Amino acid sequence: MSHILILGGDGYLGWPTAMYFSARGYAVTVVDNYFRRNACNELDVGMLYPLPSLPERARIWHEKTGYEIKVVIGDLTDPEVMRGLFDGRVKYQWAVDPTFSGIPETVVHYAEQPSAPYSLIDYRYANITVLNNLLVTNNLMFAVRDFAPETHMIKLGTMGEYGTPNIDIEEGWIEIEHKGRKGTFLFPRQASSLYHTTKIMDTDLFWFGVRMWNLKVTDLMQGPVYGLETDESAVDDRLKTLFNYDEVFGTIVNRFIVQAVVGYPLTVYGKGGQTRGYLNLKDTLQCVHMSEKTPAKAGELRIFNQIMETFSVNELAELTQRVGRKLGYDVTIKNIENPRKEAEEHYYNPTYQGLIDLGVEPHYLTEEVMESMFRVVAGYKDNIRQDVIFRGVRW
Ligand code: USQ
Repeated sequence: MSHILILGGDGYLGWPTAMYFSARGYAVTVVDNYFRRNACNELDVGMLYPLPSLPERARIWHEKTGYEIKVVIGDLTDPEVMRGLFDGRVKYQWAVDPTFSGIPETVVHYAEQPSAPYSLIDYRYANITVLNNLLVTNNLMFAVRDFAPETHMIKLGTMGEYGTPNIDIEEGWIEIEHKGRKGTFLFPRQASSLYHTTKIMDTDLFWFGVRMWNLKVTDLMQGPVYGLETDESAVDDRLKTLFNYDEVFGTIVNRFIVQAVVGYPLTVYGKGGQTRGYLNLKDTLQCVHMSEKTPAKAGELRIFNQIMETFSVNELAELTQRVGRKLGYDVTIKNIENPRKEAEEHYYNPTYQGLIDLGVEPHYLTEEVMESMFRVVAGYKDNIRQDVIFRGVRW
């Protein structure tokens, strides 16, 4: 049985990924320090519904399916916690069989502070973001180098590393001709938040490790994800992933649906021409699976752009309004002063063919898909707090 280790296994992507691989017969271990839950408590931004603890989620999953997801609660900025996952010193907080699962064939690295606004609340949050993201990545790189050089690392990058350049965005690499000579280099990166900048630094750390020690790395440059259900969460309502709709941790599509359901005008930042590549939560799982099935080679940093379609903020607001009105909601759109420093009208033409070539079958953001999200969100309408929707973290 192939063993997959998921760092950040309690998060929006981590928990659905754990169930997805578990349901397909993999031995799965998840690790998390509850950063997201603690940060939401500290900032007083509630989630749409309460979540069972991570061991409790694993217990429910086991009860319903018979599959085991081993749980470790620990802070991966501590190198000994990270190294214990590879040398057998690990202690499971929950497991059916508490013996060490062995060195994983694959590690999925989601254990990062993922929010641009969080990273720019002030210098303290900036420090938390830099320290967490770079230390976890570095600890992972050295643990793999020292104990598991054959292990394939799948790291979540972000399309935001590229920014919004005035040229077509390639999948990670670009050939440059300069003064008559040619070379292939990482595509130029220019992030528009501190969080996104730490993702660039992560890429550089792994690129160093790949060159020095022949590590195997796949970097998935992902756009904003939407959705709250996967095939596996259908097994029991308590297995749904976490869902944030606040300004700090919520992402735009999820936020707009919540705003529409409670009659809060859709918060279009600035002119609304900001264009990004988006994907359904279900497609994140497929992309990680396809990358796992055909790993990067030793000494390869393989980069895919993990998006399925592009939308501007205005297009997303109009789609949300159309679907909301069809369902009987009074949805209005409001352009508000942009709290972020970003281009509001720009060229955007990314390539995203690599994952499709590996066999990913995209789910697109159709009116039907959005309608089904509206229905789930509406079921939790009473939990929605309007005071967390916009707080104005500026940079
Ligand atoms: N936006 C609005 N109104 C809102 C919220 C967002 O106009 O109420 C705009 C933002 O200004 C931005 C775009 O929508 O131009 C996307 O914002 P977002 O908050 O949905 O996503 P972002 O901050 O870019 O970050 C999210 C995830 C992050 C991931 C990234 C992928 O939080 O972890 O890396 O999406 S990407 O955007 O491609 O870099």
